[in-house]
Amino acid sequence: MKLVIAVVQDKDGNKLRDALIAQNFRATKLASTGGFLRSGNTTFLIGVEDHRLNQVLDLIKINCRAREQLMTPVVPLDGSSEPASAYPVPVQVGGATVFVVDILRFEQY
Ligand code: 2BA
Repeated sequence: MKLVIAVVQDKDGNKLRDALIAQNFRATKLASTGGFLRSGNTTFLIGVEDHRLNQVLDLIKINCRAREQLMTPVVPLDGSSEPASAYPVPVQVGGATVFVVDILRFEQY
């Protein structure tokens, strides 16, 4: 059994949740915050049997897409120390950041 930890954009969260439920996967959806952009994103915990792992990864790929987000750097990226020269820069986010972890033991009480 594997644990899939998938960080996705909030905009894709409900679509992915619905797709997982429709294919009878069990998942927990957590509200999370990206360390870099410091804005909200969504983290899924999905426990899955090994033989269904690729199916979950396909659902994540299909339902989560990359987007550009603007961020204003705290420190200007051009190396100057002038705060006035800090301007918004586009950052590509997603589709999804996915970790697949072996589960040593799974219990439900
Ligand atoms: P954030 O940390 O808010 O990062 C948002 C996007 O900013 C990233 O998109 C990436 O394009 C850019 N970025 C992040 N750190 C950067 C840096 N040091 N320099 C330049 N650009 C940087 P994604 O890579 O698609 O990541 C989306 C979200 O997935 C991240 O939000 C974070 O919440 C999570 N994530 C990504 N990699 C992770 C990792 N290795 N461990 C844990 N969470 C991760």
